[in-house]
Amino acid sequence: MNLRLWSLLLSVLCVTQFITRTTADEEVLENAERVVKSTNSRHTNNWAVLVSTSKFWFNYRHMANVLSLYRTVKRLGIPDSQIILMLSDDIACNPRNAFPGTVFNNMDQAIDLYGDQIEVDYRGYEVTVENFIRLLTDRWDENHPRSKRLLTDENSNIFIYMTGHGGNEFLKFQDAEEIGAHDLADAFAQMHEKKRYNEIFFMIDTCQANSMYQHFYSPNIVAVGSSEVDESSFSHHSDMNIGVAVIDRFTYYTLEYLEKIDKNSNATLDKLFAEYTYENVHSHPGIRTDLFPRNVSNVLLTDFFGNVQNVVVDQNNNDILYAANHEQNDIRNPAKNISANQDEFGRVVAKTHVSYKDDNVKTLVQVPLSRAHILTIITVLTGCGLWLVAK
Ligand SMILES: *[C@@H]1O[C@H](CO)[C@@H](O)[C@H](O)[C@H]1NC(C)=O
Ligand SMILES: *[C@@H]1O[C@H](CO)[C@@H](O)[C@H](O)[C@H]1NC(C)=O
Ligand SMILES: CC(=O)N[C@H]1CO[C@H](CO)[C@@H](O)[C@@H]1O
Repeated sequence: MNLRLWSLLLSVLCVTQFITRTTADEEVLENAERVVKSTNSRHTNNWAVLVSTSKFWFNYRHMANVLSLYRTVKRLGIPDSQIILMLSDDIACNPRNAFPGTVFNNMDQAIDLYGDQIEVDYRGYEVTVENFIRLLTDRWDENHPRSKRLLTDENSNIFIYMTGHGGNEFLKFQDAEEIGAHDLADAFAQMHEKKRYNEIFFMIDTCQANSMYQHFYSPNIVAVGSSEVDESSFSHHSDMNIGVAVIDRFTYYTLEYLEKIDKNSNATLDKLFAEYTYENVHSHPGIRTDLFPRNVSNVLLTDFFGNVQNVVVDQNNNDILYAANHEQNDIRNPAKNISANQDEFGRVVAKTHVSYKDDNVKTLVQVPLSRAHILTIITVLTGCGLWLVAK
């Protein structure tokens, strides 16, 4: 009888302890989430969609624009598996190319942008409005290869870059068709509905580029364009040997700035935007931030151009708890220190809450929880055993 009472007591005690523990863990996480939300991006992965839409040799610079950005996002850490590259023409193999198999963006021809290390996902006639919209909204039939899909989720930050020939509220694809500003806005709305992104950084270099983002209505999008309505976008310089313009001004100054940063940079979006002066670009670049809740002065460029590294939580527990307990960190002074902690933290929190499918990553809550589960089961079994023995 006595033994029976003891076993019952033991089980109750254990279950209570399990419940308290879970609540405590949740409290820490909630706290953490608040910190992260108020300052840093919650994203856990980065993607880039880079699109050149024009054809023909004299549009060499559009290909060079997009290949330059391809090189940059790779350098800053986005893997090829998370870059969708759409190249509307193959200028590297154009018979008029005096340097077959190469693409340069600079007249000193220092860097061959084409090289061996390039993975084109859509080329030539595959670069269509339909494919681009399908890519964004992920509407494919089941046979479509995974490598050609934008496999993003609600924790993805996406950098989308487009270049080609455009006009007021349209961008031409292949000289054959065009995508309208409303089509693009609706595609982003579908993406938001389907939880396909956390934040989008949209950049477009074309004539009258700013008209392309003016109809966006979905949240968490920051957009920049190279020129206003009724304004052309200008090329930067030509290469006498190649015989055509090799890069556009807007993209040139974007790259010039991005070349200065590395994976650990603390540079923010507003610093890049400061390069977009009339003196540099010779047109009026536009910046749209009203859909974007974070202040661009606090948004790291690496939130879009870098890549979140996988986090092994066990080693970072101290930092994580530090961030959770110091909510009023000064966000205007995002010394690597604090912002790094919170960044790390954001990933952990997001992973804990969302990406249970990612089994390789230990999460803050999984470890203690599973331990608690095992403990509970063992104790209950012991209790039952004792009960039976007592009987
Ligand atoms: C964004 O942050 C900067 C620097 O902290 C500040 O000067 C600016 O007023 C802020 N802008 C808005 C809209 O809050
Ligand atoms: C890191 O943050 C702590 C707490 O705010 C501060 O005392 C320390 O000086 C910081 N270290 C650096 C290198 O900024
Ligand atoms: C605010 C801040 O920490 N700024 C630093 C960003 O990085 C540069 C160079 O890496 C430093 O010089 C700044 O002090």
